[in-house]
Amino acid sequence: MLKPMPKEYELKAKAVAPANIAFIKYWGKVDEKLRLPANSSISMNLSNALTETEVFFSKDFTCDEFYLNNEKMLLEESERVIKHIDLMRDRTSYKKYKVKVHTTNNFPKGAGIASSASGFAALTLAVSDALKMNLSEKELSIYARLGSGSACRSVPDGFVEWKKGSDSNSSYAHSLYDPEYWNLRDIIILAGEKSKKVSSTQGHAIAESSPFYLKRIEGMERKIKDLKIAFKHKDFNKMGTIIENEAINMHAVMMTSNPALIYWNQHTLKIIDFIYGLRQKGIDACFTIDAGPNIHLICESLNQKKIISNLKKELSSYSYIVNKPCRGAYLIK
Ligand code: 2P0
Repeated sequence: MLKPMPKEYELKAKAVAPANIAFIKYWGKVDEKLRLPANSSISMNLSNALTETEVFFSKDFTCDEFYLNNEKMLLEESERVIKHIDLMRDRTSYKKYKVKVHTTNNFPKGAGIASSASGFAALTLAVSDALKMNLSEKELSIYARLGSGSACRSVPDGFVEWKKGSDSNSSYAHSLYDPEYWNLRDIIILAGEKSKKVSSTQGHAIAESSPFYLKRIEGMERKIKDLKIAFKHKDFNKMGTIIENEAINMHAVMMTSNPALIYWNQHTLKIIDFIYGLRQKGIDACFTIDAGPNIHLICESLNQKKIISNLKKELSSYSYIVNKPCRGAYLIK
């Protein structure tokens, strides 16, 4: 006869979610607590930047515990994760159940890939499934947003739009296109990031202090419309012009905030120069930049080989990670 399952494993679930790279960025909030963004944003899920999270709930556990890459996190390091679980757990009949969370990232810490998007998307899905919350994709995206804004874009598949909305219930992400729609690649060229000195959450909070912030927000709807047209026609050069301009625009706001937030380092411009060089050789490539110094080189799959061969010749000391568009958060049964 089969043994009954140990009590502590009665409520468990495992989920995977990708990080995402924003083509139109989220920088600045209208509501810090609810993480309501000042503008809508558009992103692509990254196939090679994944977080896997398993949660176990039990009445018999005496405290909540969070393990990251098999290492037990201290109370203060777990706070944001546990707070997020509380938000969900409090809305179920399992309020008294404590949790053990095990999270692993398939990308190294310090690779400059933000883990909060993939992390909070995977956590939200795992918790909702373990606690039998039966949430729709929209509700999952809203909960993920409350954990970390960009995480709401890691819930739907492929190419994703986060509509800023006007309140918590209307601010969530949806899929614009499946991952197969456009064979784009994001080659992340690592500019040697260590841990970030200023977190994105702190950065958002000072965005408004830049004299260019309002001007940036004013132009957003137009930029989003234009990017959607470029996507509709798979017009790579138009897309590239828009997303490069957008990344530089966001970093201009960061650099002119008070205090100034300079995420670039001496490698960032060198890698941009490499991409300009590719274009001079007739190879289509463009870039975007996250809240860090790394360059995300965007190209179509047909140019990937040529670009990597140039990269190995001209920037041989830099590591890189190749990503395809991929599905959003999913459960592993
Ligand atoms: C983005 N970033 O759209 C932009 C571009 C970084 C630069 O969203 O405070 O970690 O957790 O809501 O989501 C990073 O900000 O900030 C981010 P919180 P989050 O991807």
